[in-house]
Amino acid sequence: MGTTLGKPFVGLFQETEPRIVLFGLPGTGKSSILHKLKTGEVLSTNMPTVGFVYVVDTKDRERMEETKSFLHMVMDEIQGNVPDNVAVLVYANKHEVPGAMTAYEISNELDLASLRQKNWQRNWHVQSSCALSGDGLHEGLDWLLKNAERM
Ligand SMILES: Nc1nc2c(ncn2[C@@H]2O[C@H](COP(=O)(O)OP(=O)(O)O)[C@@H](O)[C@H]2O)c(=O)[nH]1
Ligand SMILES: [Mg+2]
Repeated sequence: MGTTLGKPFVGLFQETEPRIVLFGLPGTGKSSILHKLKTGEVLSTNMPTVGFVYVVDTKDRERMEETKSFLHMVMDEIQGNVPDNVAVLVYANKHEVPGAMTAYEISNELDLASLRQKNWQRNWHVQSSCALSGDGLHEGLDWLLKNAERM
């Protein structure tokens, strides 16, 4: 993982095709989410906008600090390069695992409050999800797309 993510991330926003950027630490469930959503019509919409989807493993308490740092680093890199009204959805994934952290705990652990303070115009939402059953995946994307409609 490099220290400068600006270029690749900024490049994503110079594309004319709309897209949603899914990111997160290894093993958080990104591939599983994409696999589960593969037939989803939401991903093929031609809505002319983008959103971010950050995937967090809610059972992995040991990597909470790392996942927070990674998120804040990416958000710092995109600030000023990505329109402020492009929203960020956080999937609090693996929520069905006993002892997993709640969406509320995840927003505290990620320190979303300070991200909101730094960029009060950017919308945030934490959605509990299970990529295996698909629980919460569409609710999360619905929120992201509703936000996009208002842009
Ligand atoms: N219990 C549980 N396991 C999951 C969930 N999502 C992904 N996994 C598992 O977590 C591991 C990593 O998932 P993967 O999609 O490969 O993560 P990626 O590295 O972010 O793409 C795999 O063993 C998945 O089966 C979930 O919601 N609940
Ligand atoms: Mg993967």
